[in-house]
Amino acid sequence: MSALRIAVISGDGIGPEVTEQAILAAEAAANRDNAELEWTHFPWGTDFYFEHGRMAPEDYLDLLAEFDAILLGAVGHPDVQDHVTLNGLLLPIRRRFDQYVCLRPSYLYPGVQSPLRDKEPGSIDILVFRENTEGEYANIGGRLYQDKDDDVAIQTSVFTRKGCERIIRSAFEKAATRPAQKIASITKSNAQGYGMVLWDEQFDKVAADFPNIETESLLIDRAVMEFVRRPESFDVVVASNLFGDILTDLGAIVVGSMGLAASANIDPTRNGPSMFEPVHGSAPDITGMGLANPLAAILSAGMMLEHLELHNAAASIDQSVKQLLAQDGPKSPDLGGTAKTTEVGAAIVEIIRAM
Ligand code: GGG
Repeated sequence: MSALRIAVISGDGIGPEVTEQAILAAEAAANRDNAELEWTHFPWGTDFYFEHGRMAPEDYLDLLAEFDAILLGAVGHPDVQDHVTLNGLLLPIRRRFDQYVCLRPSYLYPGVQSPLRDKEPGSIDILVFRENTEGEYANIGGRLYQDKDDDVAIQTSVFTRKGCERIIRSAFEKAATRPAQKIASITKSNAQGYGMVLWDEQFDKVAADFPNIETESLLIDRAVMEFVRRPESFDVVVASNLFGDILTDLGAIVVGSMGLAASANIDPTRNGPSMFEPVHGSAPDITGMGLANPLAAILSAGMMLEHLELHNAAASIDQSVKQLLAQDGPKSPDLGGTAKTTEVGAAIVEIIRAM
């Protein structure tokens, strides 16, 4: 088998620290499928921005097109507005490669304490399908009379029939493979009478093709309450770009830490590379201190291996994280431990090698 080519954008802040551990874990895991991974590092992010006035070179999307997958760390810097870092690097990748499915699991691992009372390990197992190429992230709008008293900003959401239908259908297809056979749609069609009504219509239309799947539709304001009140009752959840982003931060905290929240930006057609990244950002407050939890990045690398059809490798990452957390292995401070980023990463590699 020829080497699988991975583009690495470790990015800003804690991005390089956690990505380094994710690569070590993925290397150890790939041995289980006798696969070779070839890593190409791109120094893009805010350092590049300070030097060149942009987050990445003009042809960066063309450069990425050649790869089998993209592994991303984090983007963001306190001295650069966040819309510059996101729109200058991350969001164009999702759109150019039509990574319209953003998969974000929230699972309560054995050995991890939920901030919610009396939650059993495994009792919370939510898989959010976040629409990833349009919606509230479409970045269409403009400013008029900027910095004057009459300053006006217009920001438009884009909901297309095709965009809603395909993310909702992907979520239903996944729900049909899971034991719970349940799906929840997140909406706000009471206040947003165009885009979100189209979303609801597509949800009902796709639901008719899956008569055995139990459905519910919740307004986002109700969904945030229910994620806290009854997180166990959710299985697959499908949401728009913004609602999916917000809800998965809540999901991450409900299952113990942002440091465990992995994600995959997937083009199911496989026409271009998909991208894998921890949900967390660059965390400038702890950058360089060795305090970052690398498990979200490691689990994201596991999702990448699964997408690359290295099933044994992916399973070994998943299993190693479960084992480390359950057996009181080294834990980073966000999980109540004192272990450094590198110690957690090394423990994962050791578990994988011992399998
Ligand atoms: N781990 C990638 C990262 O830095 N994400 C920061 C972020 O704010 N992402 C927004 C989004 O995923 O919509």
